[in-house]
Amino acid sequence: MKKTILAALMAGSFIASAFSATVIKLGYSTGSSDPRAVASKLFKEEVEKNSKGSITVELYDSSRLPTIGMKASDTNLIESIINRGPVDMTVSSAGNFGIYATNVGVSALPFLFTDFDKAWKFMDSDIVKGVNKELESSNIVVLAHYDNGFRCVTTTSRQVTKVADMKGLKIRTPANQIVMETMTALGARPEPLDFGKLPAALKAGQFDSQENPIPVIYNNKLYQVQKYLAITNHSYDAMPLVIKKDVWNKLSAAEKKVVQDAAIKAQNLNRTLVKDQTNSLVASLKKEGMVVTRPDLGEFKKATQSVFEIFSEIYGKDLMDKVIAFTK
Ligand code: EAX
Repeated sequence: MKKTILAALMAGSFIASAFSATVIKLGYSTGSSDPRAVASKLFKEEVEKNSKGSITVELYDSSRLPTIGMKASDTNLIESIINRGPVDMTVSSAGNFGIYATNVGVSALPFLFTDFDKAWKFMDSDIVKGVNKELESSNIVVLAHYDNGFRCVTTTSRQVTKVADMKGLKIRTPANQIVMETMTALGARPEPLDFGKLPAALKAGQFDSQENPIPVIYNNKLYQVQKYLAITNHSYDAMPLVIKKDVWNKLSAAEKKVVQDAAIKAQNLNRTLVKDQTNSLVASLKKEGMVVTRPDLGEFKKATQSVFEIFSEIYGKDLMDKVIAFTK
């Protein structure tokens, strides 16, 4: 009899713990084939396997976000973390966090980085760890840094081969101050719009242009609404993978280790995918009908030097000296 009661109690506690499992909702503004979505699937698998079911991760790409009252908007996603909204984790461009903690946008300075390996070394450095601490007052804990790639310009009907071709271009950007200032310095007219609304806006002619890394252009089928691609690489687009601080603090030490290890594993997969796709997908975009140009980046860098200088003033000499050391 005693054994039966004990077995029932054990079973009960297991069922109770299973029902009291922590559910973490991870949302992002792109479709399910984007490298951030593929990496987040690995994150989910790793967390659920290694937490032995005490944590469940639910993934919300652009098509699923509306089911929890969210838009495919990086601003909306980041605000959900800050204001304890429906998603508990998100991944978004570092520059999008700049309005909550100024220095977090430093990696997005125009033409700061020219290759992935130096950029990753910087993003994994104690300097970035220190800068990211500034986000904690906004309920944001950074677990890792996915990669979006190097941002390039696409247009509907104008070939961009030199800075003069950017003049007057009505270009959609994320709500990212550095990217917007960079486009203005190049002579374009930037306007922010949620990423989820971008394809329809381009199709309707609301914009002449947009700018995003090559993997985003391909995986979200922007080649269907953009004819020209100019490989400007004007901004390196690191993407902090973040979690609500109050959710993070509720995890046990063992759960924190599982989540942190899974975040790094997912980050490394994401980086490999983005680096490989940046090299391989130009040919695929040409196959889809895009006309690709490679402008003289020296001219573009010179035209955006003022942006680099204005933000360097804001970040301060100490931080900028440390950052520049990573670009050598
Ligand atoms: O990658 O809104 C944007 O352009 C961002 O790059 C978005 O996360 C898609």
